[in-house]
Amino acid sequence: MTTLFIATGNAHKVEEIRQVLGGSVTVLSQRDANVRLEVEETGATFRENSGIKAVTWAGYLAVDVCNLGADYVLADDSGLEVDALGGAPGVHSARFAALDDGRKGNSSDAENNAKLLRLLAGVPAGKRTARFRCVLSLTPILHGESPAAMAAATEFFDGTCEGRLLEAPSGAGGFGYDPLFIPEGYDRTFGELGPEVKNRLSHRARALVALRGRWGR
Ligand code: ITT
Repeated sequence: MTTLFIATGNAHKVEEIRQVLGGSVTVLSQRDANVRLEVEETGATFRENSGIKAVTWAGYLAVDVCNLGADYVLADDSGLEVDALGGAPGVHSARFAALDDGRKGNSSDAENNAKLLRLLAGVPAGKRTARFRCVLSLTPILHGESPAAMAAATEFFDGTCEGRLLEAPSGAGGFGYDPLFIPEGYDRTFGELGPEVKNRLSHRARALVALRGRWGR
């Protein structure tokens, strides 16, 4: 069976990826590798940052120090685009609040949600449209090959989920902006709808279905 190494420090992403892929592949995470790489996300797009994460990890795993036996690295770069904010926070979704004071690293979900609500204060319900985007990168771990060769062999899978933003958080499920985001066709947030519904509709679920299609599953 194909083995994927999920190159993320976000445990919620790992959980969702495991749930959507089910038993169709073997999934390993940073926990199994027992190592952390701090990858700088210097790209301007989800696709660039997703590729940077996957290729950096593939370069590391290709020298076989971990002996994990993974065939591919799978990376996820994702975020929220808010129409009333010209597409922000976008690629800065994880560190949205920290941008204000130049802090390094991600901000807490509570800080990011509070900043988003502050910026959207007074924006009427009909104009609070937004979407989650996810770009998955699948990079083969090619032992003895250069990172450039692995970058050239990388494949990308996209998913989008349209919706709108509430004026106050609701629900404790999911992570990130989930307590504020109501997916199109529903009247409750991802924080309220629970993993079964989220993992059918979300940007990540849609990108994972495209990825599964690659193996005809
Ligand atoms: P890795 O880079 O290690 O994968 P990260 O959390 O820093 O973990 P990103 O750079 O891709 O990941 O930032 C994604 C941010 O976008 C995430 O921290 C949330 O704030 C938001 N986000 C992405 N997917 C989401 C989802 O399904 N529900 C809620 N918020 C989400």
